[in-house]
Amino acid sequence: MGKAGDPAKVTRTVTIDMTDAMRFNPATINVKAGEIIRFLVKNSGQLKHEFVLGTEKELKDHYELMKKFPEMEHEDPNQLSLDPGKTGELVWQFTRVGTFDFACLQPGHFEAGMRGRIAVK
Ligand SMILES: [Cu+2]
Repeated sequence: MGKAGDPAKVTRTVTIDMTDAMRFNPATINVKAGEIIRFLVKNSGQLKHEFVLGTEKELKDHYELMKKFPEMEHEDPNQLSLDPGKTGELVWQFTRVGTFDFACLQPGHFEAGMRGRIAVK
């Protein structure tokens, strides 16, 4: 679905808000293939939330793992884990046309609908 982007070559910033209503705002993002996006992600809730990019299958597999190991911490370039009130940045280059997902993989959040979609055209 792409690769970590060079922060010096960002073409656009997309601001995303994460809430305790288990929603991302916005939940649908349109991107052009080749774009390097800076995701500026804010956790405006009282709970820990995550922003994880991946295909639907990758996210589901990862979520099952998180349920077994809730204390799992990870530092991969396709994800951000944010404590309440915190803001973080993730830079990603979308190299392929297609539909990708993002989700919060904290136990219960994914099932509650905390997910979104990125359409790369
Ligand atoms: Cu969450």
